[in-house]
Amino acid sequence: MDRRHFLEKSGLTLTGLLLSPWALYAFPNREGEELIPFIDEPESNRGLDWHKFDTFITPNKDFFHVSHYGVPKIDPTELSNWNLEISGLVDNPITWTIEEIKSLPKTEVTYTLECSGNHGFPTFTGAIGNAKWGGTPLAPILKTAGIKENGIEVIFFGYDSGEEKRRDITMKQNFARSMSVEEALQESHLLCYEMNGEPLIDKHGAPLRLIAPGWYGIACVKWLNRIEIRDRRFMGRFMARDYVTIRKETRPNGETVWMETSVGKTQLKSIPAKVTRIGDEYRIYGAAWGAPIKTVELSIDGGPWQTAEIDTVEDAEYAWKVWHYNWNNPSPGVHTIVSRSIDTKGNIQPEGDSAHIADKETYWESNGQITRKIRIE
Ligand SMILES: Nc1nc2c(c(=O)[nH]1)N[C@H]1C(S)=C(S)[C@@H](COP(=O)(O)O)O[C@H]1N2
Ligand SMILES: [Mo]
Repeated sequence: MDRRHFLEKSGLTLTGLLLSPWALYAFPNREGEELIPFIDEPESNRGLDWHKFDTFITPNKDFFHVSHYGVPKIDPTELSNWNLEISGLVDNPITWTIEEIKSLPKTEVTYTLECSGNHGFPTFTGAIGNAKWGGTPLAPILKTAGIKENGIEVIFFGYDSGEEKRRDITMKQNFARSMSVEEALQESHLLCYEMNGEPLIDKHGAPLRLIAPGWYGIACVKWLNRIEIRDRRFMGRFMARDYVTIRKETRPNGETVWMETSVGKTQLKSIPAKVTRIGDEYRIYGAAWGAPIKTVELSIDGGPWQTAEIDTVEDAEYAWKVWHYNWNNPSPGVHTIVSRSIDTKGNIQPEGDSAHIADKETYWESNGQITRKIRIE
């Protein structure tokens, strides 16, 4: 079959191939390779299916979503009259309309958004995706508002709300997360209204959300309609109760203490995503993210660490790296494959059964090494 016939048969036209962003962002798959599924693969209950991992950018239709109070029903008039209020300890409290925000300079950031609960449960494995997020930078907007000297905390509120109980108090609360002023001024933060070149859709926070590159998904407040600057630390549910990691730690003097910390920036992580073969030439594909990645290594059947090849599709600071490793002539039988990423500072992704992971009593920030099992016939 010549190329033109192949394209026609596969339903792709040449222009379609050239223009399709997914084709552009496909990483070096080998033509005609066959997938050999992992035998311990947990059912990914939603979002990314690692066995189908073959593009650097996650198509919008495969992107997971998490909404703690459900996806809010926002009526069309409210949507088209969307406002973002910036208030509290600022010199110029301002309300921006969505049109005004869209008329500001637009930038895009490629950022891998991972829910901090991803891999915290055996079946919760697809809560991650990589997208090009489009919007306007947050920092100039905060600077225009002028944060007063006594302002220390920037709180991002969503439109969605639910009932919360503390002690004997029952109250309605909107979803909210906060950052320090310095953290909120991070230059890559976006007020985002586009995802992979398409308008943001409801479940991902339309019409406006925060995109906080380098942070876990929880920081990316959806249906964003209010930013408030205060002189106290914010202690809402998603800062101080849920999304709090509880871990037993050993101090230098040998004493054991319990530590409670709020989930914030991402942690170094990697995964062997899938194995394919052409004849006896097997290949392991995977991803690494959470910190600037220097190398990815893998160990087969507990053997020495081997260096994987990183396939740079786009050198984006906040995006995952895709990698592969050629595994030639593996012997028949069951094998284990584990990967670990190493960041540019030399930090190594923790072992799955290391104290750092094993002494963590909550499921957030589960960034331990992931072992996969496979049977070679
Ligand atoms: N308003 C609001 N924003 C939210 C949430 C939410 O429940 N409400 N969930 C957060 C969590 S826990 C994650 S992991 C990400 C998921 O983003 P996505 O649904 O677009 O994938 O959104 C975050 N932003
Ligand atoms: Mo999350």
